[in-house]
Amino acid sequence: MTEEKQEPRDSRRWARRPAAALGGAVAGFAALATAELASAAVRPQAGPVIAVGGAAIDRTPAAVKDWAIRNFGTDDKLVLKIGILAVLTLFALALGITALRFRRAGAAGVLLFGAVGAVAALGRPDSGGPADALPSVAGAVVGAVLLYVLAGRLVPRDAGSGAEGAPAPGGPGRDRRGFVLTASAAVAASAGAGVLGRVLNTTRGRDAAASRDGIVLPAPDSPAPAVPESARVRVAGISPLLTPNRSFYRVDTALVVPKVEVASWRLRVHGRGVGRPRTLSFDDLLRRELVERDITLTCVSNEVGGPYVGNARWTGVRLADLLAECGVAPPSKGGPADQLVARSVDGMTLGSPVEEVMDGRDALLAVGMNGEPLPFAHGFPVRMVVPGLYGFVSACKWIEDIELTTFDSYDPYWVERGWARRAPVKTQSRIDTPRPFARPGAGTVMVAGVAWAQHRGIGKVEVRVDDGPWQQAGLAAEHSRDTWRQWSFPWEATRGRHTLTVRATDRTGRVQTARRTRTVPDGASGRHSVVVTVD
Ligand SMILES: Nc1nc2c(c(=O)[nH]1)N[C@H]1C(S)=C(S)[C@@H](COP(=O)(O)O)O[C@H]1N2
Ligand SMILES: [Mo]
Repeated sequence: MTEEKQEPRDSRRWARRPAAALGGAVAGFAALATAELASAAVRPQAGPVIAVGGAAIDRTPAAVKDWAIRNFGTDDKLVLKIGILAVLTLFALALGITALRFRRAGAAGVLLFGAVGAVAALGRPDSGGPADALPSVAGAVVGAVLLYVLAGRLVPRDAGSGAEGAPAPGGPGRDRRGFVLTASAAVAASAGAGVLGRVLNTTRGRDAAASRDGIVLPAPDSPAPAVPESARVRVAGISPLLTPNRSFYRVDTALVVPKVEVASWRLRVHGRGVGRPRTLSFDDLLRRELVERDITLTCVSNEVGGPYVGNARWTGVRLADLLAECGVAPPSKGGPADQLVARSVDGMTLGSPVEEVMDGRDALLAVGMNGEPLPFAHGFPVRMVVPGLYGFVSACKWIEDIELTTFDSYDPYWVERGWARRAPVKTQSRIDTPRPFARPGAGTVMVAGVAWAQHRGIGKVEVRVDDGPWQQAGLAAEHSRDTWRQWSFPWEATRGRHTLTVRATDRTGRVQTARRTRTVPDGASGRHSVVVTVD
């Protein structure tokens, strides 16, 4: 039996192509809507678009990821999702047209896409087991059946396998009305299913939000030192000393921000040399001594002069104390583990050097950020913050597991993707104002910005105009060695085009290098310059 018969005139089939493509789009929409609804029953991360997107992120080479961050910034995730939807749409249209001639092949194509989604979902590091395949499978089955049915409405009746009945109106042998009715009903049902899925997925997040709203952080036993007036530079356009949460940069691989309910959250500490493994609840943490520290966090993907750096007031418990209680000793004291691997609820792994975490610096399990519980996007309920280490080797958000191991025996997520095993923050400085290509008037122009060398501290900042001599900038008082320092320089600007360059020297006396490197593998080096035209 055949599913297709040669049309008397080829133009007939051409005329049906737009309808067939539309049928593909409708089937695709139904598949995604079904998957969305099913993902509410499993978990939002198991949906095919998120799963495929996550798998794509996992497989993106460091250089491409950097390119994406450079060009799209924090919108890179949105761009990725739109890209996936665009590709899916194109394939849905193509499958619709294919189904006109080969109904089964079209339907099989939809199932194939479902299989890709299922494999991606099962392969995610945070996969919750076989149930994660459900959204993709359910969506694909619905989409495949629908495409088969819709394509059947467009194929001449007498050619269909076992088709019967009188020719439908709208053309000999075709059921145009049936097509329109089925397609409309499918669109309506899918929209309903999709909206319901969305609502259910949001409701889940609401429980977590309620658990966050219910948290009252105790006053810290060791508050952050008061910020003296002298630690701030008052120049318009400079980064504020403390970065507000809403403008704090965000870098992570999570296409769906994990929403953890605090009551069910646990942190496990175990591994090599952990004599007394422990599992702690959020309340267990709050009962410990809470310290509050102003610590500047930097992303290794930050280009020279880039935006992925921020300074927040973190509240948390000292990680070193907790580790010591669990029986952990740093390598310098004979401990067998030199790497601490932190694992998050979304399967991210970050590796930090045990020596640095336990060397007396304020390495924190943070529960608060600028006076409130951590925002979801910044790791609620608990994250790590270690002064002096780039975020990708220290700042695990949504942490749930700490394993003591060695650098030789385990490579965490970013290291597997070409980034360095060990990555102390490089000394950097940034001109916040004037902005590139600004046109200030001649006379005194305030040049100002921030400089950071977490845990070593900033000792000096200098500015150079064009190829002139390095001139010392005014430095705000040091608030802490772990905090960036604001600086300013009154420049007697003369007319014309000028290049302003900044460099910092850390407290060990090392000058920020002029040697430009890329961000991969251990952070960009080089000096920030801004070109302005003085009118
Ligand atoms: N779970 C998880 N934690 C993570 C990441 C991530 O992708 N997943 N990214 C790390 C990186 S690369 C950085 S720079 C910091 C950024 O923290 P922020 O988003 O709060 O600024 O989080 C770190 N912690
Ligand atoms: Mo990062």
